Amino acid sequence: MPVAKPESSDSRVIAHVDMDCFYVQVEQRKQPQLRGLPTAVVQYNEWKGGALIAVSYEARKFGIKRSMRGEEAKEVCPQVQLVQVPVARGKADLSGYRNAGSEVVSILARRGRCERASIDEVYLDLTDAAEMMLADNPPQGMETIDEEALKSHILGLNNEDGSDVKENVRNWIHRHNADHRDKLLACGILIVAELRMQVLKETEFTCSAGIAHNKMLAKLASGMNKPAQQTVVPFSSVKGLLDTLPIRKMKQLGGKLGISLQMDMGVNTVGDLLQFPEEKLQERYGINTGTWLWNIARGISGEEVEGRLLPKSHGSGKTFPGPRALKTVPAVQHWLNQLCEELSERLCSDLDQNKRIAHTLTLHARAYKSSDSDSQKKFPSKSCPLRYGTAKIQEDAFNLFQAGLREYIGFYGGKTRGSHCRGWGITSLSVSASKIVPIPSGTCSIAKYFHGQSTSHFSSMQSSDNLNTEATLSLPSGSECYSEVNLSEPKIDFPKEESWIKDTVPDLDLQEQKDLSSTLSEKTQDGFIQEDISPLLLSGCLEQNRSKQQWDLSKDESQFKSEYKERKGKRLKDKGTYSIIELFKSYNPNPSGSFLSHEYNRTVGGTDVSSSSYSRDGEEGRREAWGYNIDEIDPSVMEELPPEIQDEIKAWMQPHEQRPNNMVKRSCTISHYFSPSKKS
Ligand code: DCP
Repeated sequence: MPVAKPESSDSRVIAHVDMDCFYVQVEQRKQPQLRGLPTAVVQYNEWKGGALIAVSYEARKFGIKRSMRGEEAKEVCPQVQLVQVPVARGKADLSGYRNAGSEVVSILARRGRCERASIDEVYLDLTDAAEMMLADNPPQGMETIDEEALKSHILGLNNEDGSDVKENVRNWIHRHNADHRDKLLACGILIVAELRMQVLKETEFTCSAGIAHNKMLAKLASGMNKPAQQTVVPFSSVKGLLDTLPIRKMKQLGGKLGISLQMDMGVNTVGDLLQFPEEKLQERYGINTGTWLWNIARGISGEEVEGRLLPKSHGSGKTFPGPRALKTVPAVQHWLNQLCEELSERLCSDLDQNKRIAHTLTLHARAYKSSDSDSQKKFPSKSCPLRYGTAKIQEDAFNLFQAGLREYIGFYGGKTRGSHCRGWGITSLSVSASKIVPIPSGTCSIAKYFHGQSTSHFSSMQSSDNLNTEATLSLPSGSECYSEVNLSEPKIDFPKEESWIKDTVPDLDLQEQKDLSSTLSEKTQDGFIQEDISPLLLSGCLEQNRSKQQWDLSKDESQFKSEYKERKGKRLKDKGTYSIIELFKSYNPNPSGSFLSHEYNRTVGGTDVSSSSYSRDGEEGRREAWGYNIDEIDPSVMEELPPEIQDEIKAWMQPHEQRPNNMVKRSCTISHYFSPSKKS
């Protein structure tokens, strides 16, 4: 099945920008006296001087490598400056590096669509900016070309005849007879050089870049000349670049798929792939992977630069190698609490700053069983709907862990004696929050968001049957995942201890990753993972943030009211719209799932809510299992709702309102929607 070559992609201008020895640069900015010195950042654990996770280019000249430990680095270069990664909650605190990465992203995003690919990597689609430059001020006519642009490495440009390299670059940029693609790349050279200079000026960080017609080639090129340089791949040089490129160097081919290509197909360079017809590759590796391999052999990649400046998930993890393996449930709980605290903080700041909420909480672990023939068995990753608030996340993560552990050790296989395990150990733990979506801010938007809720409800997280099992992913330690199913090959080596890693799925080959992605979406559809989340689940965060006044409710209230007037008259009972009362009804603030229908009937003062209201929306199934405790509704929030919804709620609450003890102070705001319990 031949795939049409994406013609248009040939005339895109894509850049991949990668910070140089990033953590070192961040530390050097904090301590400018370290600039220019051989410097390395070491991991939190101090054993043998700690593992090196970032090495300055000055230190690399002495032979210091990331795989070394601090002591070894000192032997190689006694004057090396070792800086320990910041620590919080007994683990590495990467927030300073994340924030520094964000500073860079905000500058790069000024010239085109920008995708944050990792803590220190960004893709840019500069096509529009390049087209504009070509139309307004084409490089051919420019009298002066910036020095930084003249230092570019243009693949295929012959510099071996002793000619002045910068002069060659200048001539290449100035060519009048160049085709449109090369003219666009010439603009890309100028734009990226300017952006890199701007990054340096505003942040004091240097970065390197690759400029090409697609993401794959740009990424390949950015690592070719470091630090603080840029490399360009004209269309005419693609074949030459790929012909000799070792197959395992290609993004996504460093793992099992790359090994299989080498071992089973005798493919050593990307160019070697050209000998195989697409059908043959499809036969061996499946339709998608086969086509993908056929394409990359020709330098074809239609992958778009996603306009995304924020991570797609947040993760917090820690490894416990060797003797540090966790062997008791309380020890696991202690660390889970630390990880959840960090995760919760990051979720709250994401909500504050970006108005985004995460839907799914996932626990990953690695474990061993000492006395079991089945010791290869992976600890199953478990997911559940994410509830905001540190205590809730901690509680849910612990439940997920227990469910995973039960499955891992088998029903009879590994009963714990007291809090001590019999023969298992946890060597790494992480919690992650995914399915992060923006919510429109403000009262109006919140009301809209309520309307848009699906009829999903929340499963009990106590029962392991209701927990979602996902393929075991590797552990991000305080990581952010910037790409949903990240197919990129990790360029990092996995340290023997706590580490930050870039890729969520580092060991899977393309097919496995695709399988994983389809597994995840299937799970999502079957209801184990909830696609929609109730804003009520945000309660914890809003509680935490209330004092900060992050939600400017008063401002948005008037906006909401005027918008509401426009919509007045439209009833909100259209099929598919979901009024707040349905949301209340579907929300179960008790994770144990104890609000069953009979209890629900009781708490709403005997009103047969289930038959009247639920059947109206055809929610019979939901009614049987879930209910909302009417005591949880704060009547004062109704003032901020559309009148028809107010009526709806008042009708529901009438018997309730007659009980003065249940009345809540009128000073409450809409944020009380988010409060599942007045007691909390
Ligand atoms: N990192 C880490 N643990 C690893 C690998 C990397 O914590 N095992 C961190 C430190 C790095 C940052 O991620 O500074 C970015 O990783 P890169 O692989 O991009 O490497 P550097 O930016 O350090 O160096 P280079 O200039 O080679 O890109």
